[in-house]
Amino acid sequence: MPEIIQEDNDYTYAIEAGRYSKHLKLSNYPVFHHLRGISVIHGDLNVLTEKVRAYVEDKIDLCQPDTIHICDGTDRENSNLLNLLQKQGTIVPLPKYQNCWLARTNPADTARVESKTFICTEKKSDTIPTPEEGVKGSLGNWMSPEHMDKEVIARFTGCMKKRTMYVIPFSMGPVGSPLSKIGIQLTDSAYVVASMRIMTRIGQAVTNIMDDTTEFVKCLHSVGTPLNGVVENPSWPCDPERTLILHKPQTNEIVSYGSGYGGNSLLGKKCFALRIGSTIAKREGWLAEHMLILGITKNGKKRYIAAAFPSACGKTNLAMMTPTLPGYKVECVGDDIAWMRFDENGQLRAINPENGFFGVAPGTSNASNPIAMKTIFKNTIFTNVAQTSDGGVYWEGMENEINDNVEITDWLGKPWNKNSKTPAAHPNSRFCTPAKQCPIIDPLWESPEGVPISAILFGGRRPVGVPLIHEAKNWRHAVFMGASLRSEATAAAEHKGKIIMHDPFAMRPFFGYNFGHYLQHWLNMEKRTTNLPKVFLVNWFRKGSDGKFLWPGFGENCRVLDWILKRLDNEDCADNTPIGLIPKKDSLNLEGLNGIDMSELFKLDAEFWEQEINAIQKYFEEQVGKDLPPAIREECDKLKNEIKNM
Ligand code: GTP
Ligand code: SPV
Ligand code: MN
Repeated sequence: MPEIIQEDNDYTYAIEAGRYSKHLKLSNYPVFHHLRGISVIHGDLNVLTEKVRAYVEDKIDLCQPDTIHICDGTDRENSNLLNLLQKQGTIVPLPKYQNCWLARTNPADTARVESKTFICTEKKSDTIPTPEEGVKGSLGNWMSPEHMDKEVIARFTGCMKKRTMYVIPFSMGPVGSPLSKIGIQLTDSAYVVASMRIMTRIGQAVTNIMDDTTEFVKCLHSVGTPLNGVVENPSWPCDPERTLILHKPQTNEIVSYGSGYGGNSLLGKKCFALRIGSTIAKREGWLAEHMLILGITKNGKKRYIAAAFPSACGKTNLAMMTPTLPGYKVECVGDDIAWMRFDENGQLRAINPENGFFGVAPGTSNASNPIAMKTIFKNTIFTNVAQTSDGGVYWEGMENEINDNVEITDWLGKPWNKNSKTPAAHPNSRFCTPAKQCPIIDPLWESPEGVPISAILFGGRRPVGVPLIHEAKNWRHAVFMGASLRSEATAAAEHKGKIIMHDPFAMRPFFGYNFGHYLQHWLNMEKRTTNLPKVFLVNWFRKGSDGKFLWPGFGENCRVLDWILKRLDNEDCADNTPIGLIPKKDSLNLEGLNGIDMSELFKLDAEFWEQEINAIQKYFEEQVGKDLPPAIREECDKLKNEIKNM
């Protein structure tokens, strides 16, 4: 028997028959394993269940990768991938911080592409409501399964030649929680693997709990190669012309081609947790929503609140808020997605299916979001932010956070200074950072049964007309409120200009099925419990005639949360108005805050609201038509009448 005298990650060192010997640990190098004749260069094939293996084999035949890498989720794997990405020029280290990296994308690949995102069902009406004749539907895009198959074959055949196919087993939600779901993502992007490792729980922890009966969502992703074969920007391959993001709810399948960015490529996020998630939620009787989850403690009493705001409208900021009022504490459960269901006692419970924050960088500063600033300067991948000559990052909003003498390189790699006409960071530049690093992460953020939700907020960017806060009169009104949500367009998707867009439930880009059916599903929640959460609509973004925000926002938003808590305690602090309940005079705590024009902030203008309700009604009629639940039509008519008497 050899006597082992030492070992490290790669070798064991032994004395055998009086001689020194060194043995490579073969278990670390399973190059002798193959799948469909392709070498597995990392990871253990045997951890894959039969069903997973069959899925991977099928996609190997299609994509024809050179090698297979089965992700184990270890630190060692991660540092190897980061090295590789550095060699490829995809990321550069940020020596000012600990284990932080900057990725610059191809400038043509910087945001989600809604126009190229489709849900594939046999019947079109399962995916989108039938718009009025002559009207273009804007509540999602539909494709038939046959068409989907054709498009997939055209793009994916041989798309991973000369590339590695990474197999990422991942869990949305704490591993093993009854509310969690498992996915398998196949991708040819190491950047995606490194990001998925932050945003979800990946690797062996997940394969360990899988057996042959375990269901999983199938997620296929390739950054693609343009038809002419020319990869313009080898450090960020992509194929913007042919980008396509497809979802097949019937088989729990996602197929994404052509983009390496965010919601297009980190398939656990919008594709799985929202689009496929909402279809599973519909079948199983729960809710998959574009919502942050926060805990707020006042006088020792803690409540949890979920809030749906459209992309780049303040979820991350609210979820990590530092209250300005003394005696309040906010803790963060999640900043983007909530999976919620009523438990056997009729209590709504929520989990954050994610494991990290993929947050908007511009605007994040010690003044606006100090908690995020304490979270993101270790183990973080920044994408499309600007870089400083001392090895740090920079973006709009960080003016007071950098030394005056540093030089700045913009997100495109060009020298930048304060007089430059273009922004230093792309407006949709992001940080991708582990949630557990957040100093105010909630102690229950990984609780398998979820946290109890007492209130739901909707909100958006409304420069005119919409008050700081109003409360829904009842559940039907609440569902109507969510359905009527509108907001100014932002840089998170490819829309141009500052138009006010309808964004029902902040979910318009993320519905996995017909919005009319979604509304009915929400209405049906009334039958599941006698303990419905109270629902509110907030607007931090109303502007005065000088074009400036009327409300300071950020940490001061705790004053609005405070009013919500009073309402949850059934305090008589609300006045009825046609659009809902608003704070009674002096019931919103403004102590220590000067210069707030409360009358402008809460002014209800009859002309504005008449236009608003007309726009909402037109939208429902044109876009949802016969799929609109009668209860919502009635709410709409009721509100219209009340506004007439305003
Ligand atoms: P997604 O990750 O795209 O879903 O966005 P999000 O909803 O998490 O938005 P986020 O919190 O990242 O905020 C986006 C932008 O809105 C940032 O530039 C913030 O500075 C700004 N913002 C957030 N909260 C407030 C607020 O209370 N008032 C004002 N004026 N701006 C805010
Ligand atoms: C959003 O756009 O709502 C995001 C960013 O959270 S992405 O993941 O790209 O969808
Ligand atoms: Mn989002």
